[in-house]
Amino acid sequence: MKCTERLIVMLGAIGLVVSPGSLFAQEEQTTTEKVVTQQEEVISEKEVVTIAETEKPLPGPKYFDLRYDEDFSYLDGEPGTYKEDFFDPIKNIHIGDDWRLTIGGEFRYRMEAETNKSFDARRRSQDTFHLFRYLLHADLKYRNLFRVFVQGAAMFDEDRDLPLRGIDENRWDLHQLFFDVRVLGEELPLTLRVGRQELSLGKQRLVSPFDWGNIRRRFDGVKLFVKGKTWDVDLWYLKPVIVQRKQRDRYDEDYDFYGLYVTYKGIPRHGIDGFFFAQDKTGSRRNPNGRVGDESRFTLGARFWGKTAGFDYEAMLAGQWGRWSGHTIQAWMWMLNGGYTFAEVPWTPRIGAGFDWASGDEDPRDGKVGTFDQLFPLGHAYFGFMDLIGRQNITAVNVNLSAWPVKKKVKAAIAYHSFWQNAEKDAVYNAGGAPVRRDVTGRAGPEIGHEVDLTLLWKVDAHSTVLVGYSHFWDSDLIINTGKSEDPDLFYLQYRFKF
Ligand SMILES: [Ca+2]
Ligand SMILES: [Ca+2]
Repeated sequence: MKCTERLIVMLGAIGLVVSPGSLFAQEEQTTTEKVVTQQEEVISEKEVVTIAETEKPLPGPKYFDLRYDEDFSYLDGEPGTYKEDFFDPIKNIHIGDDWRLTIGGEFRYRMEAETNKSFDARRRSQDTFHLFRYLLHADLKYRNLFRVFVQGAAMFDEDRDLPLRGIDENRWDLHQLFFDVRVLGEELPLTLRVGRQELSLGKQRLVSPFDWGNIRRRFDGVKLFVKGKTWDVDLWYLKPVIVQRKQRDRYDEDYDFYGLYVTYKGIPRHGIDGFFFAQDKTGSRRNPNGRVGDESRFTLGARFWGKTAGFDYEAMLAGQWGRWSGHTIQAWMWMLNGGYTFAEVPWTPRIGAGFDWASGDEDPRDGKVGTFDQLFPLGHAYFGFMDLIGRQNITAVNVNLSAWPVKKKVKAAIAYHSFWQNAEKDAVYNAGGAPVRRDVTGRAGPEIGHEVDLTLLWKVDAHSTVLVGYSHFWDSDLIINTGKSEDPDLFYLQYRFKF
């Protein structure tokens, strides 16, 4: 299908999706599950929600992972009805009666010291480098009817000895620029967004702005969405943006990504997501059977989450089908995780466990593609902080413990991960989805290794956070039998300031 035809199909589908009047009966709300996910807080999101539910402090500056979801309209209130902040003068600036302008930004610095990140397969096994990120945005709104959001970015890497990764550097560039219009009038929260934009779905397992990377991920295209009290609906046709370190970034002409994501929030403390994604990729991409050609892949899935009396749980299941250079795609994934928070115990510890499974390709010589495609994930949050493992051809188990030695201020966490390959003739894939090791005989394996992650997060104030972490990976048979196999280490120190 051509782009225009696809748009027509999608707009037709919108008519079906948004027709129930109940979608519009609810007021917009911004504290949905998905907007609270700051990178450092993906694992502590539930605590954030709990705090919000039990106390009702005065509104004050609150920064989200998606900066375009922030709301400073509380500054319209009388002094004393909100927490004052140094940056208030550049937030919610009145321009005439109907226009509001908000300026914001971020500075982030991270030092990473990695050892044997490629199991000593590269000549230099130790590398310590410094990542700098600058973001600045302006958000101009005309009542609730129209809006333009523009964000500039610069990302630098200093002292990297190994080759730069694609996620490290982007000299000054346009990070986001989009226009929002409430197509049915400002009272109805049905919004059309056109332009360059970040996209974050669910808990970012399959579609994420990928905050851990120095360069955040974004797309060019259109999205139509509703944010209600009971329902969130996102419908989009986008193309991923390719980062060019020294030149203007552009969208990938050979990659179409469109789909639908629906969240039902009508049950207090529980939620259900349903989603459909389509990826159309043209060009020279090699499938796991070694054949090069176009790929057309569809993903259908659901997610369930919630919490009750100290317990929290999450489950997700997705299947994929389609064609890749003439071969049939059949792949799937599922995950489960849960935990218990001891609210009455000092430091309010939470103990948790998780299981992740994603299919691999059983036979490199048949006409089937069995490797799950992890799409645009935040693998970092789920497969260990070393980013050695992605959601493809994997069985992963983790146990974790977190606690707040200083309430709402300092969080300490420890996680232990174990990884196995599913299809032994398929590759081990890293967090970026790239094959890292492969034994086509299938005899090297299936145990990949084990990882421990230690982190300490200090929320200094509303603007600043400090994150310190150390991770170690123990290689197992599959790594040992397929090449160099020194155990990797990672230490990092991150400071972030948002305003
Ligand atoms: Ca660029
Ligand atoms: Ca195959």
